[in-house]
Formats: sequence, C-alpha cells, structure tokens
Amino acid sequence: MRNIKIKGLLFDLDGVLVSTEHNHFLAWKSIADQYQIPFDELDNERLKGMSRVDSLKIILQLGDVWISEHEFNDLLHLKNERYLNSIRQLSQKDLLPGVLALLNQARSKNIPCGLGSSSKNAKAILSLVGIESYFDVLIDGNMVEHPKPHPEVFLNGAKQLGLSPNQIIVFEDAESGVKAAKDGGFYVFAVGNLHIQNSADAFVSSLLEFNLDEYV
Ligand code: B16
Ligand code: MG
Repeated sequence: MRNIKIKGLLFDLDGVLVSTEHNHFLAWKSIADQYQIPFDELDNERLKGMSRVDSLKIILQLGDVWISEHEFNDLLHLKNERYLNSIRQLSQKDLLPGVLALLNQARSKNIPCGLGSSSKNAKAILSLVGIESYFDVLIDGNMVEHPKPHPEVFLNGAKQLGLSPNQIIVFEDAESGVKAAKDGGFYVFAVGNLHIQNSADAFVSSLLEFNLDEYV
C-alpha cells in the first residue's frame, strides 16, 4: 500500500494486540468436545472476530446439533468462564510483538488510537495487559448492534475519533474483521494470519513490520 496518508489507527484486540486467540480456541474446543463435534484450528478460523453468540452457532452447525435456548445460554456462560479462567495470568508479556512500540510511536506523533473488538471482555483485557491509557476510543462487543463482519464496530470507532474511514488504518487478524473494515471503507492491514493476507490491503507478520512513518 503506497502513498496513503492517515490520521488515526484502529486495532482489533484478540490476535492483533494480545495473544488470546488460542485461549478462545481451547475454550470452544472444550465445548465442541462435550457434544462430540469435530472442531480444529482450521474450523476456528471461521470463528475469529465473530461474536460469542455467532461463534457458538457456527460450532453447533458444524455438528448438526440443536439445543434449547436455555442450554445455548448456559454454554455461552460456560465458554466465557473457561476462557476467563485461562487468561487470569495475562500480563504485559502477552502483548504481541511490536504493539507497545507502535502505540508509543503513535502517541509521540499525536496519531489517535482506537480499539475495535468483538469481545465483551475487551476492557478487562486491556487493563490486564496495561495498555488502556493508549486508547482514545474503545468500541467493544457490548457496544454494537451488528457484530463483525458488519462494519459497525469500526465505523463507530471512526466517528468517535472524528475521522473518516479513509483516514484510518485498521489492523486485523480475522477474515470477519477484514471484511468489516473493507466494507466500512478503511485501509486494512492483516496481521500475522496468512489465511487472510489476500483479503486485506497489506500484510505484516507482526506489528514490528509496520512503519508508521510511511503513512503520516
Ligand atoms: P468474547 P476481536 C473476538 O475479538 C475474538 O476474535 C473472537 O474469537 C471472540 O469470539 C470474540 O471476540 C468475542 O469475544 O467472548 O470475549 O466476548 O478479535 O474482535 O478482538
Ligand atoms: Mg481478532
């Protein structure tokens, strides 16, 4: 991506800032196993960036399993309990490579940063890893009506930053998130996930490879 100039950055959380995607996978895997639903890391690609509710729907469809609304809600709760239990020890060392450097670089250049995550645990996670103060704007799964792949989460972020989508780079690790950002009119960098490198405008294997100087 050449010759574009931007005024703000929007970050996905799980898989871009923090290495929590595997924890999500293991928690879902434990639910799938309970119902003898075959579920592996490739199946999990479809879940990345999707809301908790949509993720469970996909898993149940994979196994052709039908359950009551009550059981569905119990499973959502159980998955979240297992997930939260697995990230209790999360700390700054779980930030993905290049995150702190880029947030500091953005701060020093007065480029505002926002979070655009599907997770309802986003605030708690940012605080566990100690980077809350870097974000001017936080949009998470509690604040949107339409989750990714709908662009709402990023459009709300842009609105709150006071910028238009074509003034912002979004960093994403999931197909659903790249679609959300592209449909919203943002520039999108795919981070670390080779499965989505062709859907985005550009690919970096980690944020260490992204040089903000080229875009401001
Ligand atoms: P929660 P992101 C997404 O976060 C995750 O990629 C996805 O795996 C998860 O199901 C979703 O958040 C909901 O998370 O259960 O914590 O509300 O990648 O959009 O930051
Ligand atoms: Mg993600």
